[in-house]
Amino acid sequence: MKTTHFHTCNLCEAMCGIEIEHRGDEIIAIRGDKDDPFSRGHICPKAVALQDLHQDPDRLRHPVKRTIDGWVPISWDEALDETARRLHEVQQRHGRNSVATYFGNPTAHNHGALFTLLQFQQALHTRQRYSATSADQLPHQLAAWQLFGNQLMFPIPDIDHTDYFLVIGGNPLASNGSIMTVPDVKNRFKDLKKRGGKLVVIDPRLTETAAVASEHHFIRPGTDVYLLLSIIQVLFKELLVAPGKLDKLLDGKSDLQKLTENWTPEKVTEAVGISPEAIRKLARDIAAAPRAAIYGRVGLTTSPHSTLSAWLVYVLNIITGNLDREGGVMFSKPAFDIVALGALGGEAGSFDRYRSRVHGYPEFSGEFPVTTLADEMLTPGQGQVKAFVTHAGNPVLSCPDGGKLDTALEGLEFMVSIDLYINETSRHANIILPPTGQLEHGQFDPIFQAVAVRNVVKYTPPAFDKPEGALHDWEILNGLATRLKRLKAQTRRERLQIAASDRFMRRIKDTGIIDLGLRLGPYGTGGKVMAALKKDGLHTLPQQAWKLLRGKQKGLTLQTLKDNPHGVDLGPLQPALPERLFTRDQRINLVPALYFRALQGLPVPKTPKPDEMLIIGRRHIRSNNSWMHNSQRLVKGKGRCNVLIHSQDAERLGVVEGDDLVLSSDAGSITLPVWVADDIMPGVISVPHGWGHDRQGVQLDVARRTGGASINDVLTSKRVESVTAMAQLNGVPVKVEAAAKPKPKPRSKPKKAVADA
Ligand SMILES: Nc1nc2c(c(=O)[nH]1)N[C@H]1C(S)=C(S)[C@@H](COP(=O)(O)OP(=O)(O)OC[C@H]3O[C@@H](n4cnc5c(=O)[nH]c(N)nc54)[C@H](O)[C@@H]3O)O[C@H]1N2
Ligand SMILES: Nc1nc2c(c(=O)[nH]1)N[C@H]1C(S)=C(S)[C@@H](COP(=O)(O)OP(=O)(O)OC[C@H]3O[C@@H](n4cnc5c(=O)[nH]c(N)nc54)[C@H](O)[C@@H]3O)O[C@H]1N2
Ligand code: SF4
Ligand SMILES: [Mo]
Repeated sequence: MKTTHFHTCNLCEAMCGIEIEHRGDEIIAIRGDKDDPFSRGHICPKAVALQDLHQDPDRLRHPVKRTIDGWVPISWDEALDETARRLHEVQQRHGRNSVATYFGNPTAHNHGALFTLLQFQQALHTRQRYSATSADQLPHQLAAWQLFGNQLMFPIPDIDHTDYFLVIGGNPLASNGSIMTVPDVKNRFKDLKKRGGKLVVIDPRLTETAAVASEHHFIRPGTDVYLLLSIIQVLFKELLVAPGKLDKLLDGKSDLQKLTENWTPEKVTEAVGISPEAIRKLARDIAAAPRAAIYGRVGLTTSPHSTLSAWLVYVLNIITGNLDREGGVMFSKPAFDIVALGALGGEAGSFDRYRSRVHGYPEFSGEFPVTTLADEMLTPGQGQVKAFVTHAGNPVLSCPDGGKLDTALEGLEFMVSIDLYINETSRHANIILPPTGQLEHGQFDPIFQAVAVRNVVKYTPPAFDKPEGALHDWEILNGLATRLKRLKAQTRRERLQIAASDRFMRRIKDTGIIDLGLRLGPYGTGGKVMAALKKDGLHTLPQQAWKLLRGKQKGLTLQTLKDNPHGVDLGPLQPALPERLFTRDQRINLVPALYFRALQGLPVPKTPKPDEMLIIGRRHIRSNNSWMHNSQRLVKGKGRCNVLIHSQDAERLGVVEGDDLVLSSDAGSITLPVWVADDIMPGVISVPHGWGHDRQGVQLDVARRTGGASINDVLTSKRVESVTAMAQLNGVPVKVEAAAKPKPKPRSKPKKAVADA
């Protein structure tokens, strides 16, 4: 019998509602769910590929252990016991910080993992914690914490009501938005223009988003900080600073004015590549727009000076009165309030409480930057990392100097990967623990609901029953945490507590935590119970909440969501200040000390060297970081891992379409075919990340045959952002040369980048 199941796609941040038509375990079709009030039927090609993921013969279905005879299946008990025992042994031998952990991007898309990872970290108790954050959004989190008192308090563009949307270093038409959950973004942009609004894009490439924009400015990679400073300089100079109702909450306005007064458009123009007139016009247009939203994303947060740039984006919104107003950038009111819960659990944010062993890099929110991960493994001495845990990540392909990490993993005493595949990273593991696939677990998005452009909430139960003997991510993490704690427990009392907490988690399950979170949230029983919760840390919150909430059944609960399988719309974003501020004095200091110092140390912009080539990344709608490349329907056609280069540079280097280029740096070198098109700035090349699957031992049959190479084999981990030691993945100089040519080919005409979309 054919049945229809409603679900949420969890591959990117857009949370598109999908409709899965199936007969038993066989998927007949995956379509957009027209009744999802948020995504309105929109999907991208990746949603359909969920079927390939579900059926992929390469996807692991049971734990495996590496032996001299290859990978052998083992039972869950054996796998969890051995993993916990070996991690514990390494810690006993070499100290607690000898085990490192890395949580990758899909962790954020998996509520079960989010609910149990802190408990796992608490059990492991290591300072060697890493995640994709330091190759991604760390500067946004730092700025949100410094300005608004909470690292998760992200200002979200109110795209549906704005009159002027400035996108700096983001390409939502390919990525479907990030720290801005915005399904159906193309139509939302159309609506913006229909209302008479403007979409303006600042990007070194004429991207898919730039192609539909009202205005696009090429910018030299890594110079956003200078552009932003000069825009702010102009605003002060021309008396256009107008924070409006926010004014009474602000401190540091005159500091900001002083710090920016010398950054005139004339001073930055050469480095930035945008004329002084255009910079002044940008400033005036932002100021003149009735409602403007300024948004910076990955191109801005993973390039030089990202700490300052991310902060300045928020500052620019504030001083033009666009923070916390309709059509500007606003704070969400999430039903499952991770922002408030995080603060209650002591996770509002932290920076530089301690430093990493090898390079002395600062901790951020309990993590070190990925730029030091390999060195912590390779550098001998007290505290050297000897064991490694990865969860939903592929750092060999996603972190700079991936090749070095690849080597470092070979020298470990023990490694475990909680992952669906034997990929470039997990192939080094001793044990792989595969969780249920995307359609075999329920879907709830506490993070992305909190960064959505409307207040929305949705839960979908699993589309397919959990296969016999399979475990969800939360069961794996809970299982490991419980075992580790048991191994470390000293007293009978501790052991009883551990057993009780394990029983509690297994009884209430991931869905019980969703229910508790909703009932604690602003649409549930809310404030009173929240206020009564003790600050014992996030891992004990569920037990406390359970006791306090027992018997109370008011407002939004999990049942509400079960009754509304297409999701619940809670309305547009609403002004929330000052109440929502988490700063101690409920004020906003525009120039926290950290930024003051960083700005004083900011070097004058360099004049670009004539032959220097800067590398940037590139996302594509049919790819998803380093994975989903095992889906034939997504990777088919012309290979997408190539070097996009301007015809002027191609000519200088003597290459034509289809030739190979060699990119090299201290970190290593890669060879890729060229794609000549004038949709990129001269002096800049663009290469997507997450490719290069043809490595020994990788068990991704389709992906292995896609060709390409990893850009992170040529990006060095030595080049780090000066404040946070964040990865630099964009705007990095690399050496570019033509590969030795077999025979000359006729010159082909440059093609438009957008035509490939
Ligand atoms: N040069 C360059 N490098 C980059 C970037 C760039 O733009 N340029 N982008 C950076 C960014 S923004 C990010 S977020 C990172 C991403 O990098 P990572 O987070 O390190 O890796 P992913 O490619 O997302 O790999 C995800 C892995 O998780 C597994 N997986 C998928 N779903 C689940 C699940 O539900 N549970 C478990 N346990 N496993 C699952 C997949 O099989 C896959 O192996 O890359 C960063 N690296
Ligand atoms: N299809 C697809 N969707 C995805 C992903 C994916 O891999 N594929 N990954 C997901 C993840 S993990 C994330 S974090 C988001 C990221 O979402 P976005 O931030 O929208 O990601 P990108 O498409 O990489 O856009 C970054 C843009 O910055 C530009 N850029 C590079 N350097 C600079 C610079 O120095 N200054 C400026 N102004 N621009 C610069 C690039 O040309 C590029 O157009 O996408 C998510 N969605
Ligand atoms: S945009 Fe595509 S990948 Fe992202 S949630 Fe929607 S369907 Fe899934
Ligand atoms: Mo990301």
